[in-house]
Amino acid sequence: MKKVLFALVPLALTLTLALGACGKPAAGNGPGGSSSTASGGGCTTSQTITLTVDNFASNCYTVTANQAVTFDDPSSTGGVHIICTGQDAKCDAQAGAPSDLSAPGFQIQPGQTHQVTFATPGTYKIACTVHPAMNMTLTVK
Ligand SMILES: [Cu+2]
Repeated sequence: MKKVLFALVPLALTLTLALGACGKPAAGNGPGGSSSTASGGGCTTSQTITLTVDNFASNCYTVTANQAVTFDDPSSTGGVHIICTGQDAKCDAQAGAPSDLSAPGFQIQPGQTHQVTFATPGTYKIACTVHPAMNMTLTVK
């Protein structure tokens, strides 16, 4: 019995750490987050979408139609991402979305930026096929 417990403890710790790492970025978007957070809904209003090592800096962005939106993957804190419209690491076509965001999406490395322009106002789900927990809602106004 003791042997079984000893075997399970590291597994439980690993799971806790993994879940904690995934949950933190999304949970950290509450009060006191980005200085550019607009009032109402807690969405970040910015034409620049910053990527962290395994997530979006905010899980909700509001951008303006027909203006370039920059996906920024900082060299110091970014990661390798493949961004597309979709959810939970699966690309789904969304009407009105720029073609760059169609499957299989565009790849971005730390230190790179990638610009897309949304011509059609609406709400888009943006995902990363590398990171299943990396989901973001983009509202184009
Ligand atoms: Cu990613």
